[in-house]
Parts: sequence; C-alpha cells; structure tokens
Amino acid sequence: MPVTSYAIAIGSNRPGAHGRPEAEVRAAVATLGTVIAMSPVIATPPLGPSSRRFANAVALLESAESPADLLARLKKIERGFGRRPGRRWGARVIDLDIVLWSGGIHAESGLTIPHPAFRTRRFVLDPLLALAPDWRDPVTGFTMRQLAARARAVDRRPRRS
Ligand code: PH2
Ligand code: MG
Ligand code: MG
Repeated sequence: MPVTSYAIAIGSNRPGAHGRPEAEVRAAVATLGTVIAMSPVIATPPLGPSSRRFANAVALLESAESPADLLARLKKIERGFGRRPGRRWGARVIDLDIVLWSGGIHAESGLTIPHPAFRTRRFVLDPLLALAPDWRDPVTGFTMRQLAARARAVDRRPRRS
C-alpha cells in the first residue's frame, strides 16, 4: 500500500509498567512508528462507567499498512502494555484507536474508520483540533475545527432534569 496518514487516539486511566497514565500514553506513542505529530497529553473526566480520569492524546502516524494490519499491530501493542480483554470500557493501561485515515471511509470486518463515536468525544476532538484542524471528516463533511466547536457547544448546553 502507498503511505497513508492515520490519526490514532491514545487513552490510559490505569498505571502500568511505565508509570502513571500520562507516561503510558507517551510510551505507547513511542512504539507506534513514524509519528509526524503528537498533541499535548490532556487529563479528561471518564466517559462511561470507569471512575478514574484518563490521560488522552492523538498522534498522526504515517504508515504503508492497511487498516486491518495496523489494527492488528495496535492490539499487539495494547497486549504488550498489559491490557487484557475485560469489561467493556473498564480501566485500561492503554487504548489505541484508529480515528481517521487519509483513505476516506473504510468499513470492513470489525473495523470502521472514521471511528463511529469520535464526533462527540472531546477527549479525541480537542487533541485533533491541535494537530489537524482542517482535516475533513469524510462522513459528515465537517472539519475537525467544526466538529470540535459543535462538541463544545453541546457541553455548554444547559441540562434539563
Ligand atoms: N475511552 C473510553 C471510554 N471513556 N473517557 C475518556 N475521558 N477518555 C477515553 O479515552 C475513554 C473514555 C473507551 O475507549
Ligand atoms: Mg477507545
Ligand atoms: Mg479501543
């Protein structure tokens, strides 16, 4: 395959062999390969049932791997960091998700790119905004700048009880 760009979201909310979650995130990025840019590592409140805060970041990776091959390699890295299959959304040492790639829409055998849930997740959109504000989501046509602004607006909306 020709070299393509991938946006990888990295998350950790459990200490591991490298130390605190932020150190796990940085160590994971160091194993990814040709990382051409990395966002700041941010602390985020957990979305979902886990009670621990996350360290999150996004890295831009260049690779000639197919999406399926890259996914298999990311799973291997997760296992190497001590991640074990368990409760969905449980605390994890490392989570590596493919969010976007320069190949557009990809949907096959258990892997959907763009990541189906990234458009509402500020812990993905805020770091992406820092790296690739003009990258356009091939599904909605919105740029990362627009998606991040929409997600911020939703967070500001007053909640009814
Ligand atoms: N990942 C999840 C579920 N919830 N919350 C935050 N803040 N950051 C994450 O990376 C995250 C989450 C499932 O992968
Ligand atoms: Mg995830
Ligand atoms: Mg994952």
